[in-house]
Amino acid sequence: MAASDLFDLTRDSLRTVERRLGLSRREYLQFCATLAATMGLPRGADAAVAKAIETAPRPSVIWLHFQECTGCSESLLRAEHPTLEKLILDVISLDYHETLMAAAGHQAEAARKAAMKANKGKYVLVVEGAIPMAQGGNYCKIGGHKAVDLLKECAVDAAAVIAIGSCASWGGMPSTGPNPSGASSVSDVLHEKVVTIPGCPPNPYNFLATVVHYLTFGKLPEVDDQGRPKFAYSRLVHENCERRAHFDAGRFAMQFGDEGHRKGYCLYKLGCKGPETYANCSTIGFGDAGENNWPVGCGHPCIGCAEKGVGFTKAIHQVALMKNVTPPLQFPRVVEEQGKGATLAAAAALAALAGAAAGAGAMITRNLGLSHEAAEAKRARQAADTNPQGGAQG
Ligand code: FSX
Ligand code: SF4
Ligand code: F3S
Repeated sequence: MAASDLFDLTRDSLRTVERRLGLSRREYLQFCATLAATMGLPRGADAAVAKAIETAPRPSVIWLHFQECTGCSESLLRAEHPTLEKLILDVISLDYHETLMAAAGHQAEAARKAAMKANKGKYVLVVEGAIPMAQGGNYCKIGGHKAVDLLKECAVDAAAVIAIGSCASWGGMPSTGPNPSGASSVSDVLHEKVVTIPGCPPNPYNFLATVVHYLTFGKLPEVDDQGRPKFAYSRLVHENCERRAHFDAGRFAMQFGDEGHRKGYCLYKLGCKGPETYANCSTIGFGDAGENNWPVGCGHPCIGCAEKGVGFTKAIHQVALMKNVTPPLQFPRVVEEQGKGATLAAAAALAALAGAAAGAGAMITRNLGLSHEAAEAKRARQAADTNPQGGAQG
């Protein structure tokens, strides 16, 4: 869409937006531009986004709550941006949401059924929370219906199903071992792939961008094998972290409150899971509260809340597995215990074990952080050569 189309569109519609939302045109266009940027759309796409929001019928949304803390809804509605709440409710028609709707009891049930009937095959089903499957699904009931039954009933006639938050996406916190309630994800219950927006809570812009993509292009965004929109979850937190230069330079906080922590050094040794967590937190931050508005920015290691098998699974202090960014050998040590050098034998043994398990090389530097000293690097390469499965990288 050319910029001139936007101005044709906006002359009237922006006035409408101003009246309806009490928003300035600048704020509204900024919002559209932010969403377009979140989706990784090219320059000028904000015009298409603005047009879609203005002209496409608001999709009916049925929002179910199961095992969760309502943080997903909170993150959407309590965001710092003063207008986000209004915009959400303007972009979608939220026809059923237990926390937000005025109706209660039988009225609420009737509202859900009426919205499903009126928008059969067209509504978007958003699910927040995991679904308990143990003990016949009796751990969570709403209006007398088991969560599992409610989900299946609502999913049948939905145009799209979006699992918001880690709980709905992969089980999240309720599924933490030993998982007595059998907390399960939406896709496990429906036996189909659904769009997932993991995070505990997820970034509101990722949800909004997904819905607006649906409005703008008439389809949901491209997703990865876990149903995560690629625009938001194709990069590791670590790849774009503001502390990354410290990681690369070997400058780490060793304790909360120590000098390194106060100076903003890398939090890897405090257990930061950014190197094994796919999410755009380090890129877009949360809310509009200014700088440092994400966990690592505030001085806390990423706990991998968005990543299955990491968040609520790995110990918070446990160092992360380096997924695909391995520091070059010439960089300083990253994981070595303080005061102790990694012995060559230990390095070689771990390299062999890890290499066998992961089928990948480069494990020596990932897990033991060999010295940048040339002599040690050379010895490590020699050790790897004798253990081909656990070869060191150069
Ligand atoms: Fe809470 Fe949502 Fe975490 Fe779960 O977010 S913020 S426990 S992902 O389902 O309410
Ligand atoms: Fe940032 Fe954590 Fe990576 Fe350090 S380990 S650069 S704090 S994401
Ligand atoms: Fe969660 Fe880590 Fe982002 S803790 S919010 S995935 S920085």
